[in-house]
Amino acid sequence: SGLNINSISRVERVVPFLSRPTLPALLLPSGLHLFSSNAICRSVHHSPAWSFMNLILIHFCFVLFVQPALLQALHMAVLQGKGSEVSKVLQGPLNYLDQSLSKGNTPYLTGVQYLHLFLVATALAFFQYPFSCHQRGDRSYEGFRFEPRSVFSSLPQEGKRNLLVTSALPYVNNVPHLGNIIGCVLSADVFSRYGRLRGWNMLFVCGTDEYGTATENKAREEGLTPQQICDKYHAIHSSIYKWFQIDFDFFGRTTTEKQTEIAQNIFWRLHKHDFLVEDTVEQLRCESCQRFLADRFVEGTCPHCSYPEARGDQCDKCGRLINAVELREPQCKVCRQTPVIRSSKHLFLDLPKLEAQLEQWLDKSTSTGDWTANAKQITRSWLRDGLKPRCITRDLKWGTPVPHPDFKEKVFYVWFDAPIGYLSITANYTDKWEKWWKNPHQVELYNFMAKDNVPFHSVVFPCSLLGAQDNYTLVNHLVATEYLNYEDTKFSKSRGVGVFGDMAKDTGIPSDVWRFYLLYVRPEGQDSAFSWADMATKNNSELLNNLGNFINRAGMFVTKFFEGCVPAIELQQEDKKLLALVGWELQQYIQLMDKVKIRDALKHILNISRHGNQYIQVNEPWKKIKGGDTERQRAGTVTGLSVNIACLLSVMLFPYMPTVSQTIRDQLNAPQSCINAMLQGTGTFVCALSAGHRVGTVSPLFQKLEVDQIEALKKKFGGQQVFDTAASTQPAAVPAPLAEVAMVNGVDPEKAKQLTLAVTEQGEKVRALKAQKAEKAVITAEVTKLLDLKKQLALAEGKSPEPAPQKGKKK
Ligand code: B3M
Ligand code: ZN
Repeated sequence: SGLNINSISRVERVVPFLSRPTLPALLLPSGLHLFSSNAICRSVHHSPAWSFMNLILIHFCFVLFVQPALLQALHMAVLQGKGSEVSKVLQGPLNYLDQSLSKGNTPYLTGVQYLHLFLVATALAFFQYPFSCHQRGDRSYEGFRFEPRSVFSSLPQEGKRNLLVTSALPYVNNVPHLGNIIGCVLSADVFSRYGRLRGWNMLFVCGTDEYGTATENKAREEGLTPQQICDKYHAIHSSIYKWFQIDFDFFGRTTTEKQTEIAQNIFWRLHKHDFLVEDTVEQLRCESCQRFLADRFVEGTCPHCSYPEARGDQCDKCGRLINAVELREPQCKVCRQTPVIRSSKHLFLDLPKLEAQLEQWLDKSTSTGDWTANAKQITRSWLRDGLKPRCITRDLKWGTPVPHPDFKEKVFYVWFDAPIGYLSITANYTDKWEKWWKNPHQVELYNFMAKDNVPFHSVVFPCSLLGAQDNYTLVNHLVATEYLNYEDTKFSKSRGVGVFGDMAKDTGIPSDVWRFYLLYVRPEGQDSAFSWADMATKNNSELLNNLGNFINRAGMFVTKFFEGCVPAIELQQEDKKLLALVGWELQQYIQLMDKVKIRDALKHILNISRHGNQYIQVNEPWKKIKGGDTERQRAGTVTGLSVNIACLLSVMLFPYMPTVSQTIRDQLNAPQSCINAMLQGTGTFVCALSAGHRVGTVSPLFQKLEVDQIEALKKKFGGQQVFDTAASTQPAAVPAPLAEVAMVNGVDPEKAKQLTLAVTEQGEKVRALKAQKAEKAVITAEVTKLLDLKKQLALAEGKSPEPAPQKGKKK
């Protein structure tokens, strides 16, 4: 009667390569496994046995899974009559539950998660709380899925590759745009999905970066408290990443107790080992606003060119850098009063003292790890001129408090604090967080970010950790993207130009297609641009006509010509040739992915379907099926091979387009063995669908993007919409391009923009030629053109076109 706890055989329902433990799932009296959160909600609401199950569950849960928080909540509600405080106590488990339920693409819950759900649902029903279930769209999940997760937190394992993957923590004070998304969370997601395919033990963490002036200002702007701003935008970020199917193990935030605890611990250790120095700093303070003014919040007359609207850090007219206290007639940008100069004592991280140690570590990390070229170069240029002490304290309220009694009123500078967020977020995920973060011998750390974040991850933060002398895990692979432009301009949070994360879903274009296009133009090695027209072209040519067409044809042949059963394969020379091509592309894919060349690897997936289409076109199985025995057998081999390649493609696609990937396997009714090619990493393609295998229902995977649809979208997002934030924080008189690019001798931002595009295109052309193994002379001519364009671009950007001479330092 009632309820059974049933162990699901891992082989049946759980991908065998995932060795994380899974626990029993709930089996309803009807014999039905509860597999989707929606199903659970339905059953919670509609089951006539609900009240009975209620009792059993409460009993069961308390006997077997004593949950301290719930016990406490029960105690408060029932015994102490503090009903209103129950929600606080339940917040932890609820957050946890929400993360479990809302995992980007975790399609079903493991047993313990069901139990938790029932536990909390029961408790909520018990306390008569409004029950809200996490909505996961209308996809319903039945059967096994590709990437189940255990509720047990993942820890490094002996004898495995243990990869800790972080994505830069997005600032909480804004909605991320496509450039932000491809730069960190999406790239990191693709790599961690790939790692899971490879059977590596992965932990992927991220979260919102919540402290600092930017948050305080946003709060003032929106008339909310900083905490309310953080809560609001944390939720916005979460839902955007959920929509993009970013499959974090944990998406946390920096405003937590763990953050305070760990940041202060690192601070005290730096203090103890004498890596902090004190200095006095002159700052502008607005007495009427009662706060010190961050550079961006002061305006005045430029001391160099007398431009009246110079900012506290830079003059938009002459482009020179300014020290805020040098501004003539300074004004507080909030209240327009004249600020006063105040001196204030601050603490500095003694980078010069740590420099030798840093360089020694950098030499090793950059030579053994996969650092992108820009990351190495930016780091080198920081070190070239020698390091200076960096101020780690600020006169603000919204930050992690500095625990030192002499600096009681101060908080940590957000860039000292933020990277510690990686540790504290992990600590909020698992108490054993040190197994990841103080374990450099067992763990490899991958940091994903856009290039402007590089120095903080390669120099400043490593110095904090080295100075703390606590055996911290330091970055092994620093993966930095260049910038993604929007059409022919820049994304701009402040000017509201471009597509922002929350708008992508309103375009009607599926999340997988967005992912595909962003990854296709990932600014890997050079800047690139998002373009609506190009997105439509890539969707229609690559997804629809190439990839989708091949997979669909392969499946349809099985359905139409072979009654849904995969025909037997008898390889002939031509088939072997195809297999060799596919094998080579697969090897390239694996080699590139292992090196985090995400954009390049994607091209090899598309090459495989191109080969496949050609193969089908040449062999014409639709004609041969009507012929004699030999001909029919040829049709069988071509179909059998094609459908197996389609199956391989579904696996290779998994990191990029998780939903499409799963849909293909559903349509083909594919067994788990199809992932073996990836697992072994040898690039040997093994057919996973053997003769006689029955496929499911095959249907088209992609839709055409029509010209008028794209035109309408382009109009809608063409940089017209201006956020209210832009209006209040941008100096109105400064034309937009000037605000972004400094105008100094010979610099021409307009021209630079055009040249950037020309360089991108030319680069693409050269790469294509090389890939086609074109004639050497042809390639050389195009490379010369490319170099020339680059030179012109450097001039337009005001840089020296020759690589800067390297003073003294090695490498
Ligand atoms: N929040 C900057 C950014 O979003 C910063 C990254 C912190 S990573 C520790 O670009
Ligand atoms: Zn003021």
